Amino acid sequence: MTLRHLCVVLGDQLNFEISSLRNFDPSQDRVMMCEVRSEATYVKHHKKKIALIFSAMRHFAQELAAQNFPVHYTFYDDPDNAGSFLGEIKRAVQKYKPQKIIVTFPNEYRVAEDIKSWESQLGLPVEIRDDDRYLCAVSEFQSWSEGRKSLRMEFFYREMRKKFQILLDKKGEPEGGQWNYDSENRKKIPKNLIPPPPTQFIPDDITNDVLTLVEKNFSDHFGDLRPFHFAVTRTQALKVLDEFLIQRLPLFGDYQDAMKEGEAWLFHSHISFYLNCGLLNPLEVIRAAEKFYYEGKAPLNAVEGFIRQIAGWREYIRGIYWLKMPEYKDHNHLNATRDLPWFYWSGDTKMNCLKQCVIETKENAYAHHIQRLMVLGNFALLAGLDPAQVNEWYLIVYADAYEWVELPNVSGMVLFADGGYLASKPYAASGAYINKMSDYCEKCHYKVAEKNGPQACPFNYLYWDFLDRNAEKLRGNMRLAMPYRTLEKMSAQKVAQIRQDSLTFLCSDEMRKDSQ
Ligand code: FAD
Ligand code: DLZ
Ligand code: SF4
Repeated sequence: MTLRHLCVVLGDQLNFEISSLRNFDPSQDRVMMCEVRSEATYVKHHKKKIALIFSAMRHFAQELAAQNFPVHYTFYDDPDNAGSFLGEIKRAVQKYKPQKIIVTFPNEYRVAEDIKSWESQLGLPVEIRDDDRYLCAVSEFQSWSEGRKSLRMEFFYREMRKKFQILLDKKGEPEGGQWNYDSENRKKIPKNLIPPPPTQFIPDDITNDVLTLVEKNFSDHFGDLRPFHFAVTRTQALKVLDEFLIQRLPLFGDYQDAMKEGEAWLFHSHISFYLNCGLLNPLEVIRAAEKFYYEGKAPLNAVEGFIRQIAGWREYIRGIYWLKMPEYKDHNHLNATRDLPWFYWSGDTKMNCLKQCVIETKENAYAHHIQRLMVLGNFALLAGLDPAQVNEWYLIVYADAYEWVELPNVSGMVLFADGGYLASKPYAASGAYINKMSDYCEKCHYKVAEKNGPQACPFNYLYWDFLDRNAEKLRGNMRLAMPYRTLEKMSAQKVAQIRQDSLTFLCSDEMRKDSQ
């Protein structure tokens, strides 16, 4: 059997509009998809993430076949499964003898390097097409960044707004006169406000088969597999988006930074899983939210805040990843070397904020942005945890985690490991911030109002210890001038107490590296 093109579709390219499927001719071409061990185990992904990807892949393959796209699909437990992309393509090449392989540029450096070797390994032409699902091409971001010493998301975001005419008035000015309404988006959740439940789906036969497979093959991976309620098709993902727009978008802005015990989903959209694996396209999401503003169904602070996350942060993060890889992975500007404590896996800590965020992460393979940044990330920054271990943790635990989006968020935004290329200052904060934005402190063993001593909130002394420890590298940062002035005014005795409390805590049982 001889084919014209073998069109490879990866597990995060699940969309009919993906470039590898353009000009597809069912009479001469074939789609190829494979569930492979190398992708499922390059880190020990959360069980829910593997289930999501495999089930979404199987559903997409079924939809392709129904639309007259013949598909060669390898199931994980196929006895002949070679276990890697290249191994599976070799098998397919032997079977179909295609004239050419076509693939869309992958989202991870690791896979891009692999794909670049296919041509020589297979002895066949391999056409790597651009991934044009994004608002900003990799080359366009590179041109934008040229000549700039440090990059700032806000300026990039304005470029994207102008390029796609997003939330602009007839004169090309930002709606409402401002580009950014972040200052209005910092409210705590009132006690009597109950967030709507997340959109959930009952697993069908395909998903149930995948759940059984994940249970059997990945029982030693982190996280709870069941209950499993993610969307696994584009139709379902569109339903998640629709319900977000109606039920949560109007309050998204107000409570974007808020956290509440027992409420994992709040007013966020929960679409990162689907954007990242291809079931949703960023521009369609942006246009849908924009329409809600123009129809008077959601206020500007909410719609602008939401759109900024996608047209701004998401694209900016991707641009930095491709601009700075592979060196970006090795950055450790603050020379942080402490091991990741065991409680990041178990939730076994007396710090209630961390406990709640880890437990929700384990249950849902999800935590919202402020939990990732200002609780889990803030602690990693203050305690000086090793960037390689922290990055691996974030890549494992979230169902939306892919290196292109995880790494710059962790090394750049959270750990300041890139020395300030992505963010202008470290997002370091004491317990007061967590107390302001959540109700976690109410049930905590530690006292957020106490600054030192065994009952004091560890974030309080660790915050000053972090600034003290890293003074040589951070003292000159204009945005940290105020806290450094405060630190310098502290008495020698107070500083000694901060150092001692930090040392005691960092050497305590809470910080142990393993489960014993
Ligand atoms: P919403 O709050 O509803 O936001 C809407 C969308 O905006 C998200 O779906 C996402 O696509 C995008 N977005 C928002 N913030 C960011 C951001 N900082 N970077 C990129 N996109 C953003 N997001 C991932 O998709 N994968 C990751 O692996 C990931 N790791 C993160 C690690 C850390 C330490 C931090 C601080 C953030 C990380 N984020 C990651 C960004 C963000 O936390 C998630 O995108 C968001 O929580 C997903 O939930 P949501 O869909 O409900 O988002
Ligand atoms: C995340 C993931 C997993 C768990 N498994 C597969 C798989 O078996 N087959 C596949 O094609 N893709 C998988 N993926 C997504 C890939 O890791 C992703 O496509 C690459 O990292 C490129 O971004
Ligand atoms: Fe977290 Fe400190 Fe509040 Fe406890 S007191 S929940 S450790 S911020």
